[in-house]
Amino acid sequence: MEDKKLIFSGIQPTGTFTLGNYMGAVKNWGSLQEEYNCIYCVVDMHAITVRQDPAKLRQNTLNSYALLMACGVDPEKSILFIQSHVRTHAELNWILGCNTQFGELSRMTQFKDKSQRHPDDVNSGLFTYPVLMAADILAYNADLVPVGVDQKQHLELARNIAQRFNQRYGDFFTLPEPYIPKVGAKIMSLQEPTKKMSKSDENPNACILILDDKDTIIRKFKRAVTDSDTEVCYSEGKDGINNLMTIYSIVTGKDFAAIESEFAGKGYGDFKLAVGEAVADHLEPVRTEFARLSKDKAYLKKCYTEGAEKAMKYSQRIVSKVYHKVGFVDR
Ligand code: ATP
Ligand code: LTN
Repeated sequence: MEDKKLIFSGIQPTGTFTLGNYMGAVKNWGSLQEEYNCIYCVVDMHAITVRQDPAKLRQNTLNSYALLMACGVDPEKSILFIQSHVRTHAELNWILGCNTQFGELSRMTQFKDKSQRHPDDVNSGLFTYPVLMAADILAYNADLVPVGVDQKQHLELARNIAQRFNQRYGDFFTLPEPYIPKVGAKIMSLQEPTKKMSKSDENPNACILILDDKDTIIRKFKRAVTDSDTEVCYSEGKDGINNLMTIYSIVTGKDFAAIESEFAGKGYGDFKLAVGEAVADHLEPVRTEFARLSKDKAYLKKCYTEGAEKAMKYSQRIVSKVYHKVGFVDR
């Protein structure tokens, strides 16, 4: 690989991606490919920290892989693979787990949220989820990790684990930095704009799925919760409008001042319709490309097989050194 900084990121195959996943993370994955060496994966091993139907998980994993390509990740430019295909992640996970404290994992807010939401299945994988995430990143010694703001705490933990390992065994891991977009790092629910837009929301009107058709997208935006004011302007307390302005700004490239003057004197109704249309038009090529790619199973298989081979080769070099450093006998 050329001498550029290394990017690593992953996404769970727990359903279709939302507009939040797209704007906070995936959309940027494609645009970073020119400037950086990029490695991306579908984290199916993370997905089983909550109960999954096996057949659905398999299908969702393949769909997520194709969807990443449809969103602009090019397997010729980046290494794109499926996490469970590359065993170094699980191997490094064990070693990092032995260098992570129970107390620091107990402080993870995602663990607290998810264990409350699934009280009947607070399994140890859910608890150690961030260790596997650290292993994903450190197995490649990545410099930068493009994620939405909700992943910041996990990334800080990954840095702490890396730092502790370096202190104990000698400088080895790069300390990864989060790469969080300035606009779109936290897209909010369309129904409760103080909460993040999430795939696991029970209200289907709360989130836009990137494969929703145009009519559905427009309908969901028309129903978006706003406030009793009438003026389209970005200001504190107007969470619904601020969220819609953020979304509109990302898809049109206009800044907030330009959006405010475009809708001066018009009501929220006109604005919501404009946002819906702009988002639907923006996502149209993704939908078309996904439909084309998902028919080509042989091509997808070739891409993920080659992706796994490259990822294995790259991470094996690093994980072998880690095995040696902790005192395992060389094979
Ligand atoms: P769930 O809500 O079901 O836990 P998720 O939608 O958060 O899942 P993940 O696979 O955990 O999906 O996240 C994939 C990427 O999308 C991460 O980088 C995450 O930070 C980002 N992301 C998720 N939701 C949003 C959002 N509402 N706004 C911006 N980025 C987001
Ligand atoms: N926890 C992440 C998904 C994830 C990830 C990673 C992101 C797993 N491994 C490595 C960046 C780097 C999430 O989005 N929920």
